[in-house]
Amino acid sequence: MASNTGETIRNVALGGHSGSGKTMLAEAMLFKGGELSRLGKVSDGTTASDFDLDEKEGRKSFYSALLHTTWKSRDINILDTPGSADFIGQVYGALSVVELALITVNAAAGIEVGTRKAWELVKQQGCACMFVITRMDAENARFDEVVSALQETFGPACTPLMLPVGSGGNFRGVVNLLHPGEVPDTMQESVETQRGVLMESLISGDDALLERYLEGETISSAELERVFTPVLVERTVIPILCCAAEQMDPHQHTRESRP
Ligand SMILES: Nc1nc2c(ncn2[C@@H]2O[C@H](COP(=O)(O)OP(=O)(O)OP(=O)(O)O)[C@@H](O)[C@H]2O)c(=O)[nH]1
Ligand SMILES: [Mg+2]
Repeated sequence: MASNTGETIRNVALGGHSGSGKTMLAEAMLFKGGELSRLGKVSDGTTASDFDLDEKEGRKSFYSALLHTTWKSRDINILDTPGSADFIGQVYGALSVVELALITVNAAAGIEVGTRKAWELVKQQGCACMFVITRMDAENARFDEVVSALQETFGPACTPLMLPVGSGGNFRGVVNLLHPGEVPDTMQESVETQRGVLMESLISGDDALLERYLEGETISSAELERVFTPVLVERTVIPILCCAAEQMDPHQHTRESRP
């Protein structure tokens, strides 16, 4: 662990419908953080989170698992909760001790009963929230439709923070709208539009920044990051992320390469 002072600790719970990819996402986070040298799979019973024999055999989580990784000098505690309604008590427990909930939504199935339940509990417990659209590599993944459904169901505060590059068998990764980096030619326009939407949502509560933005001034990524945490805590912006945790690049882990 990099440090044990409270300031560096971030507590995150994964919630959402059973089978929406929480455990696999947790596995990818541990792998990316350098805690694991190899990416396990739920279907093989080899993930760090589903360590109980019943979970390995059942190919699903029965208990909340507490996991840990480090990222950019932060100690990240991850609580991977079970999605089955039978174990809902464990989700209550997890959400009552974290600052942030990541609600996973299957890119092919969209919003399910467990998605709504997780959202209700997030509101009850008052923690910050992000949606993660998972399984973007599945043939019938439909990012845009799921984003629209999230906005219709949970409100316009739901805003993409990432856009997928490709989908299904052509999924190649994501563009982070806060730090777009290299953008494929075919996505220049959509990235620009969605970055504008995200910026307006982020700065709408900061009059000075909003005024500068509307006057055409460039708002730096550092300034956007400064307003990111407060809007997240107030849930005036609910960022939408996406991933294909099973398709993690095996060369992307290692502690040495971590910032
Ligand atoms: N194609 C694909 N399949 C995935 C991905 N992530 C998870 N899956 C599959 O989806 C199934 C469910 O994944 P889990 O991570 O166990 O889902 P969960 O949300 O933890 O499910 P519960 O523990 O029952 O709540 C498994 O068979 C995974 O292999 C992904 O990125 N791509
Ligand atoms: Mg699980």
